[in-house]
Amino acid sequence: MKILLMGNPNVGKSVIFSRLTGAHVIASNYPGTTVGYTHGFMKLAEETVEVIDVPGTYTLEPTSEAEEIALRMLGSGDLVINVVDATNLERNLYLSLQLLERDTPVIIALNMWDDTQHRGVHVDLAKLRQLLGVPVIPTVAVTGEGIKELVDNIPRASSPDTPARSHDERWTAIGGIIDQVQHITHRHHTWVERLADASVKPLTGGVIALAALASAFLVVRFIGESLIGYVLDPLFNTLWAPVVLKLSELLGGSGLLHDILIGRIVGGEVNFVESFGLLTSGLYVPFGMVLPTTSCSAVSASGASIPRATSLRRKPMTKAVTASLGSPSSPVTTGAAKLAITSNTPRI
Ligand SMILES: Nc1nc2c(ncn2[C@@H]2O[C@H](COP(=O)(O)OP(=O)(O)O)[C@@H](O)[C@H]2O)c(=O)[nH]1
Ligand SMILES: [Mg+2]
Repeated sequence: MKILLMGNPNVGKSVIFSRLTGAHVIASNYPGTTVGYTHGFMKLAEETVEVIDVPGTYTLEPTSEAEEIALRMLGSGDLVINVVDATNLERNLYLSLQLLERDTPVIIALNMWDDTQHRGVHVDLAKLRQLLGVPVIPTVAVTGEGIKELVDNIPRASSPDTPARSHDERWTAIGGIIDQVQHITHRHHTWVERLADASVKPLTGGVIALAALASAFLVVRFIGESLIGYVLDPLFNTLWAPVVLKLSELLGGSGLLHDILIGRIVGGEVNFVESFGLLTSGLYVPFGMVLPTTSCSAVSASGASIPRATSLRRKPMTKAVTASLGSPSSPVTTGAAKLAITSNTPRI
């Protein structure tokens, strides 16, 4: 079985492709052309099926070599996952209607679903499903949301009886669909959304990552130093030091055992850093100096920083895929793109 990922350029096909196929993908040129494409495999029920990341296309009436190849690939596919940019429904539906006019079963991944919320675009999913006659699954390729539902619904892909239309008829039909399913409210991004968006862009994301690291460092230092200054040092100096001095006295102030347990006592005072005895420096350095700072950093690392760092790592990778695979006019797959794809494990 051959599944084709088809849609306009820059709608998230390659990111969905990486999520479906994971590590083992092959980048090649379409025979006899310079048009590159990527294909890989995924498990569907017990079957291993081939998935093809078809070059982006706006129409099945080809206007470029890449679109020509996309059309040819469509002829050899068993099922189409039509990736649609939910924030640009009107433009994207042209290809969807053309795909529905053909015989190959279609399922729609309504991608960029996160952006519709940011932009105040409301899509009536039930109505859209009813009007198109195929499953429509909202997805956010970059986070993996909806990908499992998409895979679960692949067997429900269908090829409804859609009449062949002319160019104008298609646009009229799209106008009718948009009127019924899409509702736009003017809405500004909240600052949390702006921050979230900025944190996954390579440039601003890097700055935010540095700021997060710097503040984590300062917080760790502040908590660690306060713990040492206000809790541990007083504890050692007022409670433990007299015990050590008493013990030193009992051991006669010198000798091998004294050196091992207490170390050096200079001027009748315990110097927890420099005494070098098991009960002085041996306790103070690990518990009074190292433990407070390492436990603070461990707590801060296991907290907020890790999930965000993961998404920071994800973005440049998908960018690399886009850079070399995204445009139908320059689809030569570079090593970077292969690396980017192969480094991505499927998260369904
Ligand atoms: N916000 C958001 N961005 C996405 C989503 N899916 C893909 N992108 C971004 O959209 C751009 C194009 O994705 P890509 O997979 O290369 O598109 P393709 O040309 O259709 O293969 C990349 O920068 C992706 O990170 C999504 O669901 N939400
Ligand atoms: Mg692509």
